[in-house]
Amino acid sequence: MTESMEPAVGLPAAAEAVEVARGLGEEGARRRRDELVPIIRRANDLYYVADAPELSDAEYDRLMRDLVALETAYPVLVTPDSPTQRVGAAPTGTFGEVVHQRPMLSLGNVFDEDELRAFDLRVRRGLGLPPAPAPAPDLRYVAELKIDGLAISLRYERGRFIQGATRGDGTTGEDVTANLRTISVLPERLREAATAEVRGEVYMPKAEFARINVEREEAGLPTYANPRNSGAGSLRQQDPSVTAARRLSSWCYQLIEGASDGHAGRPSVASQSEALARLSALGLPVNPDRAEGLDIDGVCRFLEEWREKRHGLPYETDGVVVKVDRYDQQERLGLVARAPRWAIAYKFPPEQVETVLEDIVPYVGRTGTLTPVAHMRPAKVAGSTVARATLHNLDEVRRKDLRIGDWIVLQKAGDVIPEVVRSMPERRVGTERVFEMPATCPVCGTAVVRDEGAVRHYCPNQKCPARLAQEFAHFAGRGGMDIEGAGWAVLEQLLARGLVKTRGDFYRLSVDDLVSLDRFARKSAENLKASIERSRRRPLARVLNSLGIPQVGEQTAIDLASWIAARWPAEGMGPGQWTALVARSLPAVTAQEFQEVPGIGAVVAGSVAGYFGAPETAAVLVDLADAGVVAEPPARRVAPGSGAAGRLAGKTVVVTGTLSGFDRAAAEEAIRAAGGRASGSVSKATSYVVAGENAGSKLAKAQELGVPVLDEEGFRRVLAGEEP
Ligand code: 3B8
Repeated sequence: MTESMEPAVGLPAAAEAVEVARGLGEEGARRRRDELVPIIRRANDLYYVADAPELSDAEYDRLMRDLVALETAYPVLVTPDSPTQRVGAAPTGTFGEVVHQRPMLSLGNVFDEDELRAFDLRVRRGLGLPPAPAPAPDLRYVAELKIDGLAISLRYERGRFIQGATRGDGTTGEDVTANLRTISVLPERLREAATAEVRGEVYMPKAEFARINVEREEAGLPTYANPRNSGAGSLRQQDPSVTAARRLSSWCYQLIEGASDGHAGRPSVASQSEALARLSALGLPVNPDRAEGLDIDGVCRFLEEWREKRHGLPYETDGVVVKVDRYDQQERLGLVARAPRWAIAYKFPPEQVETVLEDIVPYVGRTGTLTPVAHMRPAKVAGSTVARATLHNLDEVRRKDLRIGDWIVLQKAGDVIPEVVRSMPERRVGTERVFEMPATCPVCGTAVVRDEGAVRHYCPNQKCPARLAQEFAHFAGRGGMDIEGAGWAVLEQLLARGLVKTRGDFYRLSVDDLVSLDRFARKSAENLKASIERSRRRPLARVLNSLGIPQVGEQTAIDLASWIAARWPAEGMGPGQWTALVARSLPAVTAQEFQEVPGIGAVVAGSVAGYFGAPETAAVLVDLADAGVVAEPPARRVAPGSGAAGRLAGKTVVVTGTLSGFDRAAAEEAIRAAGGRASGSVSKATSYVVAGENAGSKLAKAQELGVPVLDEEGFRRVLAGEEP
């Protein structure tokens, strides 16, 4: 880290902040530094390690800027372990480490056009060009939309994807190869046998973020703050099938050519614009929404063009990255304090609007929880009109001091989810009313109960129509049994007419029953019946998820299903017996035992044991088994279109001997990432034996049993979804 001891002037230290820092004197600056550093460290940990930030980006940026200013004013204050010298977080130790061939740097930020023009001025000065508005035809910028995701580095050798890592602390990242293989837009093979390191951003599309948060909220799990955290959380999963179930995507923006031994060869491109074209030609995903050949005015026009339009994109962008196009100029500019001098990130200001909180209305959810929902005067924010926002619980209403009739500030979390930021007490006129939770359920009139922690209010009536309707909607919905065509309108009728009283009743409906529904012709009734039949067979994890166990979301359901499969091995069990097995065996499992499930802690274990121990649960499970719901044995859950995942679903693969492109762990990871099971011993149930150099007795056994044997090339083809 040769640059680490330089003052951090590469980051945009606002001149004012530096002046203020000078005014403190060295001792004062040192004291302020000592205050700031622990706050920033904590914020870094929460952001990068726990994926649960407490500070807003703007607050964080301000603290960081102050620290940079202190170090700029007094370079003696710079230490190698200062937060200004690190990017992101150190690895958490749960993944293997990858030392980046070249450090992964981070970008300095600017927040308005003036700061952006100051960047242009610095660039021109660095290149010996006259300041604007003098023309500088040799200086051209590339503008790219800044993806608010997780920076990654991908290693391709002779055209094959061999390793992928997170940024980590910029020097060392986490090996997330297996998880990256599940991202369908990232190719296993390039269109040419190129050797290169490719950098880019993995992100979660907005729609997927919204879907996962709905699911988490329903399961009573904390929701993700934004797609970035949600995407980061999904990529840093121990189990690649969890990553596969989240539909992540990626844009690539940096090409570093050459072999890992440092022999770079002749680079094929001389500029960022050529690099983007080349990445695209190699088959990598490159964001088409970019502009090349710009001067600084052109960059400003690009910002304006996207300021509003960005809300219509399927992914979140929080700014624009501006880069000097020519590599030779980039090299001359170099870097300072771990940030390149030739690039900068312009950040859009978060969009907030003011509106009136017209009412707060309690809604009854699937678990009976009463959730206060803000009904607002419709307001346009981040590209759409918003009239409702969840307020989560009464504590939140009190903490934000929200009163009915208040003027409030509204924004969208992650550009997606409407969020009431705060009230504006200074605009009160005296007619505003404090919200109280109702004493009785607004749907069934049962007395409302307040949880021990007093955060949650709920309707304890298990039969409350509001609860039942939502429980059943969850059961039939996408994360559960996924009965196509059983939407709200249909469900309400089925419940209202008493055709469905239990979950099992879905499977007892006849075409004649369905024809009796409003606007249901014979054909639509037959279609619905067919989709109900199709839904009988779902992976055990989905069946578990469909039950709506408190504290259990998609991932915990997967963990639980794997554990059940390991504890009651499938041998001798026919299909369809899993539901019965769960009904028979799970009620006796204690909270202590549920804690053995990897990924389940004491709280969730207690909730799961409480759920399966309850007599009502036993009735639900027996009903499902009786109705003929056939849970598939837990092959790993695989999302449609999730790339490498699923290619080995239901297959057991044994690796033996030495492979040239994988060590044992990597080969097994690749098998698991593709949905398969990596096993150590060969039997008739083995789908493939992958035999490398010096394969011995396992190869012989495979040949004896007639198990298909693959060489390394065949293995790669199978992983890539081709015939072996
Ligand atoms: C150099 C170039 C960091 C980045 C970079 O969309 C460097 O280029 C970087 F040191 O972080 N989030 C982008 C994005 C991020 C970066 C980048 N380009 N489009 C992004």
